[in-house]
Amino acid sequence: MLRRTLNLGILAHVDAGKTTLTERLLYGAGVIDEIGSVDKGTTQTDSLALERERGITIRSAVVSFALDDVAVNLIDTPGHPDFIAEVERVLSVLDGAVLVISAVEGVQPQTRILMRALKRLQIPTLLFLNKIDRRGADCSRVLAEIQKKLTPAAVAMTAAHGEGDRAASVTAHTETDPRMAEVLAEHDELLLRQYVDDETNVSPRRLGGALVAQTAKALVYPVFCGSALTGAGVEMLSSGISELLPARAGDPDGPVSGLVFKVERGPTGERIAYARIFSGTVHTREQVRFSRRGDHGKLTAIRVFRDGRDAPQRSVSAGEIAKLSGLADIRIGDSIGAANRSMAHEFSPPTLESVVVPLDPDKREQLRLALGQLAEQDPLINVRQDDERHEISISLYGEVQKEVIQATLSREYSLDVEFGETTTIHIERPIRTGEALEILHARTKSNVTGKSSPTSTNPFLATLGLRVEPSPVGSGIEFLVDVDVRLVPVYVYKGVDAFAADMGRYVRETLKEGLFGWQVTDCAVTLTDCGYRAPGTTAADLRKLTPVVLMRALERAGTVVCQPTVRVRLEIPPGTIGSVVAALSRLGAAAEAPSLTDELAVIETILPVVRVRDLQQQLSGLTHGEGVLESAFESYEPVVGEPPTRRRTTANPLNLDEYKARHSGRSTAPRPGE
Ligand SMILES: Nc1nc2c(ncn2[C@@H]2O[C@H](COP(=O)(O)OP(=O)(O)OP(=O)(O)O)[C@@H](O)[C@H]2O)c(=O)[nH]1
Ligand SMILES: [Mg+2]
Repeated sequence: MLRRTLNLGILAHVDAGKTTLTERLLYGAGVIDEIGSVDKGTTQTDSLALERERGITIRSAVVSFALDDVAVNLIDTPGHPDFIAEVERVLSVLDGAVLVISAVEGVQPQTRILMRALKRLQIPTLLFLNKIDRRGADCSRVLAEIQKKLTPAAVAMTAAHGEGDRAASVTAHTETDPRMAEVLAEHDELLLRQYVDDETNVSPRRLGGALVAQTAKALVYPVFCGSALTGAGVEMLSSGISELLPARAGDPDGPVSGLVFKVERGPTGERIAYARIFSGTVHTREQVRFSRRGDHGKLTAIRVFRDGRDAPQRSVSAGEIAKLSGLADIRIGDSIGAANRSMAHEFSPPTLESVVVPLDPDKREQLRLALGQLAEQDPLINVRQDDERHEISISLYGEVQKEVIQATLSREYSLDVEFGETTTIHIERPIRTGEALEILHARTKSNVTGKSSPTSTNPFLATLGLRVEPSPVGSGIEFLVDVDVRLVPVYVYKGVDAFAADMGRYVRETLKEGLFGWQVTDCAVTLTDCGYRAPGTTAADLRKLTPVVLMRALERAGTVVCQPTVRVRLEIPPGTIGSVVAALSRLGAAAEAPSLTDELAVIETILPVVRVRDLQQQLSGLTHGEGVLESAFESYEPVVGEPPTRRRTTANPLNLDEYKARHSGRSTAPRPGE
């Protein structure tokens, strides 16, 4: 009898062995009779043709199996930094995670980023040191590195023997590790007192209890080791998963609340949403509410994951993950039910952008539709259309993602495309607080001359005041309403909440192109004034006036253009340290002190994204082809000197004539929520 469901993510730097470990776990649970291989393209979770050909994971995939009395929904995620958005989307639905770290390579750039997110979200996590069968594996070294770079609260659960050989084996720590008691005592005062009184008097059971409790709170990180390839240590990891990771079951009779983390299209083109249900139960043929927009739809089918495949089921309850059909317009990040659950935003959005051109110029519209469909699965590609130049561009994390999109367009849509030059996406942050106000002029004619007031700058039938102010780095955009309810045209919107939601959308839409044409972020926008005249004022007046007022406020605030930087990790032969450090300093980067392992030096530094390609090109010559460069997003930093600009794709609201010309005619008023 399965007692509970555990939604478990497998996360790691690229190639650490997530998919291979997933196969091992499925095999151990008796779901598959034969272990598939990433290199032969025969695994369960790398099921896309492109994944099998390339031997890397591109999309997250769910498989399930039973461990003792726990039903595990395992989500195998991609490790390549170009697909980090896939990882981000699953973070919000996990009960626990296994972070895989190669016992040879140790902590890699993506490992740090993932661990940072797991810690911030307090997701209970086990660490698995993989590949102990490979030459150069050294679990003690890697554990020390983890304690230094990731968390001091990492405690070894198992020990490896005969590392570096296929026969490498794993045993449980027989004696109680003194570090274990020390780490656990930090968050357990009673334990600390017992330990200080008499170290030998703390029973293994007492420690075991504290370990379970603290793993659940993400205060301690149990570390296992083994080999996904040979299977060594995997059984102990499995026990750790079922015994140490808690499931957040939720109340099946409570109000319905869920979150969509993946969308795909079924055989007839219908959208299928993967959702985690946190509370309540939904049934087929039931009307369910989804999204912030308040959309409703009838569930036509529910499929849940069982023993390696998905199977139809009449209902799905709190704690489970299911595939939902019938909700036509459902999107990634939508909540199911009344509660507005939202997705964690832990990683940086794409830093590159490229124009996509169909080889056949007549297929531009087809390309736009195809990219629109790809954006359903991956909203961050953020399709931008420049109508004036007839160009379509998309945001990208890197070259591998670009190749994957190109291949997908060719195979699934018979569209052959080329990419233009890849450019770096910058952002803008407000410098200080700025405010602007536009008063409804009511088209009054002057009593004296009988002519319309020439000083009127407000062509729309509404009053709006907005304030924009800087907020902490990484906080995104916040929208607040600070006006009396009576000033809100509630007759246009169905209530104040709907008004605030729509205004928030207009604001976010406007901030996509700031003073220099880049996305504006890390700011709070407050609605300070509002006015209307019933029944003339429509939603269109507010929608069109928002950019005018907001951009003026932004102009007063001023913005600083920031460029993305990455943390670069270089593995080089020790003899080349001098020349590599010199090259780094020519690129304006200060290298941290190199760390030396056996035949290898590791240097880390932080570099603007635009400099990475230069470094990559020089590295080969400097290290006789032996240097390896890895990078991961670090932060956005102000550009020194002339800030780069990006061409706007929409009319500039600061140029009122141009803006009015584009938005002339108030008759095409859209309905609220548009
Ligand atoms: N020697 C050895 N090789 C392993 C082990 N685990 C995985 N590999 C190999 O490492 C490579 C990458 O393995 P994957 O399982 O695809 O790694 P991944 O983490 O899923 O990779 P991405 O999903 O692309 O990030 C493959 O060639 C595997 O055969 C292991 O325990 N020992
Ligand atoms: Mg994989």
